[in-house]
Amino acid sequence: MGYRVAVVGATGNVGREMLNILDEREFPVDELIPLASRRSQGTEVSFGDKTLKCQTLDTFDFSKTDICLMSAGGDVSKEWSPRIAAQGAVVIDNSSAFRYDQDVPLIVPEVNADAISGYTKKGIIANPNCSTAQLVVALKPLHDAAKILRVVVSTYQSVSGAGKEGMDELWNQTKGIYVNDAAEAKKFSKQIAFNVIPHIDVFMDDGYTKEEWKVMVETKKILDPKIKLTCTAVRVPVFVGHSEAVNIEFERPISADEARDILREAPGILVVDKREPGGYVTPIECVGDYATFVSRIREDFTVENGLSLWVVSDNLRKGAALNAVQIAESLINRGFLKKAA
Ligand code: 11C
Repeated sequence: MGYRVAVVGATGNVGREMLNILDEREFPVDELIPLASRRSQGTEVSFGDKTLKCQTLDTFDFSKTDICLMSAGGDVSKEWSPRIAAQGAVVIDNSSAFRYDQDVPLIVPEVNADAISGYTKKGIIANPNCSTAQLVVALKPLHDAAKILRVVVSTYQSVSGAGKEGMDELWNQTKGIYVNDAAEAKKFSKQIAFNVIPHIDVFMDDGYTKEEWKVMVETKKILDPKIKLTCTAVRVPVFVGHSEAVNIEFERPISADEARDILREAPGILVVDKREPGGYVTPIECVGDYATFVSRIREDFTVENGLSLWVVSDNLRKGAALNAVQIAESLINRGFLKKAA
């Protein structure tokens, strides 16, 4: 016997990946219930070799559901995650609605799986922003080895982070340029095809964007509040896969060779780091993979105890759906979930 698992937002980019990953990892599912808005009621989604019809979130009774994976945006989460948790399901929430709530654990299993036990306060566990997830997977083993003092990260984020509309906009603008039929910028504030945009999410009073703020605040909550971190988040014309150029200052010296050896042994990481043309990973190569890839590991001689890295991962997988499923697996492995009777 397995678990009754609901996926809210099952028709979205991340929701579909949640279904794929639950199936690929043979998560013990007795019944899978895809849920969506009234507009998408009846929409078919694939779960392994089955085709399932989406039911409506507003009318679904969660009292017999063990786990609910939420990926329908912050507003839906704010309203529904507490209600679903109150009906008895453990909610794993992919939105930012509860990430900064001190009574809700924010979990990346390779980094802070022990904090999962805190879910009992509200029945909700938060999944981090995609750019944070891959960053902390790479930082954690290095922090354990040489204590990170400061990080400067620049992100190169794919349009799938902005949902299907973001992907459609890149596709239509790219095609449009070849046939001289310019597609308007709607989802992004400037043309994204053949361009890069240093702006993701809303601007905050201090000049950072909300995306940059999320990376800074979430890294502290997951890894270590003492780490100083600054971020510049940039949207690039890539469909799937976020990349990050990461510069780190440590408390003690750490060579590129030592860092490479540590990262090779670390969970969730694949080191691809040959100092030759093509000896590194680009976003196109990480699509569909579970790993966080680390390349271009080198010492930064301009600061004391500095290292630079290039970190790439599938933002829909480790950045969202995979991490959520790994949280569910950790709940089971730690004995927090009883199997359905
Ligand atoms: C992006 N990182 O690439 C965002 C998407 O807080 O979960 C995920 C937003 C979030 O646009």
